[in-house]
Amino acid sequence: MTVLYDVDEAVATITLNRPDAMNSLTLAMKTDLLAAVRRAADDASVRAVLVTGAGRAFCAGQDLREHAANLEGGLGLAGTVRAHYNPIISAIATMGKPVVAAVNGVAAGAGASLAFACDFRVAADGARFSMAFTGIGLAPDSGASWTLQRLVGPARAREMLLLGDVVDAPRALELGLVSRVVPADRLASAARELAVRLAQGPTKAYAATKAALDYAASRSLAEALEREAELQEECVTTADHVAATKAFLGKQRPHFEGR
Ligand code: T3D
Repeated sequence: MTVLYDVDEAVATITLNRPDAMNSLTLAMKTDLLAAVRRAADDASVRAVLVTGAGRAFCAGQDLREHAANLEGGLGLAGTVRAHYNPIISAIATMGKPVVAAVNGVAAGAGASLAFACDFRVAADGARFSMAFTGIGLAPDSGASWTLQRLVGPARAREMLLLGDVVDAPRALELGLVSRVVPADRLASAARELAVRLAQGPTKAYAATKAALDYAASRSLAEALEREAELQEECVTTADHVAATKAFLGKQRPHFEGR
């Protein structure tokens, strides 16, 4: 299996599983990853998602051996950007539930883009990010031109994408590229702790928050205000909101059921 899928405590864990090839993405793996992401998005019992890599890498991006074979066979990109990368990134970014990347090692090219599309990145202290695209004469894909500048600002994103220099975990933390760096042996538990916390939260309010942020990113204040009003009208009707308001007034901790 090139991608493992497991659900526990309402957290779906998606593990990229080609450790011998640094979890670089073949056609089969991209197909499996897209299926796993869609499965997590569609399963109402899943309330948070964790994405990680098996072995020493998070993901080294496109498998360049397969890519070289495609070039030799005259296939070029073989349609993979539109057929695979774009839907994987869209499914993660628009999923109505939080997605945490546990970046266990190097994340390069589309592998870095994959981490950037998630809502949170928790990194091992040995993790690295490499915008490897220009290093092989390609431009960014898998949303990096959109996500990276929103994470680190346009000047830094430009520098990272044009130069392709490797950014280590401490620098990634300084840049705001990751929210936390932990010792490698603490990564799985730290990322899981965050995912479980999110899985116990107000899922519909999280979905509305993601929708509001995405909408506001490219709209005027007036448009963002109107969209917030619409989303708040949806949130106010949820059972979680009603129960949490009562819990607050009763000086109790809210218990969210995700509805
Ligand atoms: O169809 C399309 O191509 C369009 C889509 C493009 C999206 C993209 O993702 S483009 C970017 C593709 N990725 C890269 O260019 C990254 C290439 N890899 C690296 O720059 C480095 O390997 C890393 C920074 C990821 C890790 O460096 P390091 O020093 O820790 O490891 P290494 O020695 O370079 O690599 C270890 C092995 O993994 C090595 O194999 P070997 O010699 O032990 O048999 C290396 O060839 C292999 N490997 C690493 N990345 C890839 C890979 N094999 C295939 N594809 C890879 N992407």
